[in-house]
Amino acid sequence: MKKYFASSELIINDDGSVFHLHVKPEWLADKVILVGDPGRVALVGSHLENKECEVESREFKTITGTYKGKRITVVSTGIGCDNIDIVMNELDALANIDFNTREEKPQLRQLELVRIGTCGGLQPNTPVGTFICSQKSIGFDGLLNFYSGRNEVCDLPFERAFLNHMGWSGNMCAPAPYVIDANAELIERIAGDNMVRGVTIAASGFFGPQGRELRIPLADPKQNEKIENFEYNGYRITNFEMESSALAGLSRLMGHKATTVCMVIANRLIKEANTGYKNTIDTLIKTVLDRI
Ligand code: R1P
Ligand code: URA
Repeated sequence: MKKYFASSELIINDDGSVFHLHVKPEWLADKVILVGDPGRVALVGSHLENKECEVESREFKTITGTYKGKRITVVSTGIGCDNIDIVMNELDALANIDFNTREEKPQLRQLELVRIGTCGGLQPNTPVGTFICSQKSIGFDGLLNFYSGRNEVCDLPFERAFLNHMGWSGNMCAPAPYVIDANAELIERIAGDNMVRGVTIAASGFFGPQGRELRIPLADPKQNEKIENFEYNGYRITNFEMESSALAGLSRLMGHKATTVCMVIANRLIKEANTGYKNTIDTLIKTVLDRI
């Protein structure tokens, strides 16, 4: 029996585009670059030729074109794993559901997804300007817990080791952090020999969940110190951002390949930041375009 998706579950706009992204199935390339900032779509788009579409709705801006003959779609996700849930489900629907019959297609179409973002570095080897490719992500967001198969794709011993190390219980564990690997082949190709391979915490906020204290004190004032000291099987936690866990997790469950690369714009250990990164992130964009 083919799976059928009712109009309330998969919402399709009158023009045949998917609900939030406003993208039509024929516009989606197999290679997809995701960026948080809608302004970064134009930056990636400035390297693309033969543009087929340029659409925008809320924080989701999409361009499809070619780079050195490769067909690539670039989409902005806005901030947070809740938006990744929307973007990943709608991209997967565009690829793997027939919009005319509303049925799942018989053959999986696998997408290759690379998120290009900014992050906060947590180690001495991740100063401002470092490119970090996420090998693993620790999701503080809880998104994956709503999907069946979460335990089969997550690194459960790593999750336990992290929780033990943090000494978190009760509210600090709700939702329990999940640990998920990015696609190994994609990491090798995208990270090459000039990126740090890291463990990334995808935080559920920019301030408290990343240990930033402004006027409200933190529940665990030693949070970042413990995160920086954590070590498991040779892995250290390298950076904070806000989307990589949901991207890696949903990609694993859906059968796609994904990883995240981020440029460090603030090092929390050294307490330095660079707000002029918008000019330098283009180097990272060109590297990913060449390697995707
Ligand atoms: C926070 O400032 C935002 O920056 C990072 C975080 O993941 C979060 O989305 O990534 P982007 O630069 O891709 O948005
Ligand atoms: N993005 C984040 O999520 N955190 C930082 O510190 C910098 C960028």
